[in-house]
Amino acid sequence: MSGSITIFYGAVINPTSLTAYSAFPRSLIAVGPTGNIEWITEEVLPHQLQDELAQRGCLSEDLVELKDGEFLIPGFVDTHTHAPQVPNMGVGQQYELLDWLEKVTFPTEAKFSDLEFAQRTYQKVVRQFIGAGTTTCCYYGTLHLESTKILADIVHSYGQRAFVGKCNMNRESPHYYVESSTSSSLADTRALITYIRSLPSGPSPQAASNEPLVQPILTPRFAISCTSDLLASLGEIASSDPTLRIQTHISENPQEVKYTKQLFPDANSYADVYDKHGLLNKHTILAHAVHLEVEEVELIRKRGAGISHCPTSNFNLRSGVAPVGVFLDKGIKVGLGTDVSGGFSHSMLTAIQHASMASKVLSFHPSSPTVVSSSPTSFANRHLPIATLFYLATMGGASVCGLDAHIGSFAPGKAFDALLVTVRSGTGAASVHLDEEHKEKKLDEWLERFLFCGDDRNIERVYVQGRLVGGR
Ligand code: XAN
Repeated sequence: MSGSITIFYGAVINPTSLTAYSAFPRSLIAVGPTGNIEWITEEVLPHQLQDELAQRGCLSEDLVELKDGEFLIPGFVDTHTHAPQVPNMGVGQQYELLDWLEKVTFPTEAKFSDLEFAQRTYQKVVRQFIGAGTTTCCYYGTLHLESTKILADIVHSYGQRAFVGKCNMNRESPHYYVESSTSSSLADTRALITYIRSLPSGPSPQAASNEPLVQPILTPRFAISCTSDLLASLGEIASSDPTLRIQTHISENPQEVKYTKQLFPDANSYADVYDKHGLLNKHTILAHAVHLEVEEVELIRKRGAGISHCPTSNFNLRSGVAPVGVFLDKGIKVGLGTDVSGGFSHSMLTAIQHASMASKVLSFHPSSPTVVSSSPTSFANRHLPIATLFYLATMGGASVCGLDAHIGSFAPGKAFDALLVTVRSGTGAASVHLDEEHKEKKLDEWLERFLFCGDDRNIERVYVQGRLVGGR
């Protein structure tokens, strides 16, 4: 390879809208030295290939040819997960949210005061997420500054695109796992922002976005765990720093909603708590949104905040089913989140599968109070088609993160954040039988089988900003 450009030739599946994707069996995608896509030719027959390369001034050594049964898709964007909860993934499904936090989650997170433990654990965690095809990840750390710096260092060293935040929690938390004051919570938050922004830009200059791969994110854990003065100060940081993203939880569980209203009696709703404290804007990522009131949905829409739909966790902790179709009908940005370890899998494939099941549950028993449009294009209370699920896991997540101009789909000028997927034989339940009958490539079937039966074995290579960061 000349080192200046890499050209992928083969099947490419690309989300184009909430209801459609393109699928071309013989595309060319050229990735330049900065890791951005320089050009795409959607369909080039084998006998046209050499001429096409010559016209573009490219060498055949620059070519990476995909095999039959392999295809490229944009990498997954996980809009909500907790890195320090990976050690208790799969444990505690008997609890609902508040008990689960107390009995399972806070004790695990507290262990991250031990920096050696953090180093060891986060190495594995980040490798796991990358191996599952997550090219962009919104990570919650713990409340600890130093171990969250370690998380950011590891993400940075692996070359994943990510937002990394330390939890703010200065009340309503166990004595062994709580910040000692508002001022220390804020000082640590500022220190983490400064630290992450000082990480070197690394081997891939970020030409696609002028945004570094690893970015800090404000992380008030949820309204319950933050005093009003802490939330207000975080709101001030947000308003003075217009690119800084914010992540938090909202309306996940009925007891949590009730308790939030008790703690903030002046707010009109859960969403209004964040709004009143300057934390609800186009950079806010709200996880769960299962039990929102009609007015809150409207407020979230008006502020341009995004929602991270976490169906695995919502089922697992018996939180409920988020009315994602309603959000989509209203034009609210929606992405998917694994929400480890409320969710018991770090794989976005599981989130996709459960988002499908959640939408099917709603289609059996329409339950949303904000429903129902009779329009045939409405998503509310209908099962989400493959194109929509694929979009949510890629472009939808990119929009929620404010990165949709740079990642989430393949287009000239965007970063090459991509997965080389295989459904060739020997790659687990998603593998297809490739024979004469399959000569006419059945890309729709390959995609669907991968999304519904796939796992890490199907993810051959993971690219972020054009750089190979993981794979089988
Ligand atoms: N609310 C939460 N919900 C969740 O699913 N996981 C958490 O860690 C958490 N903290 C507050």
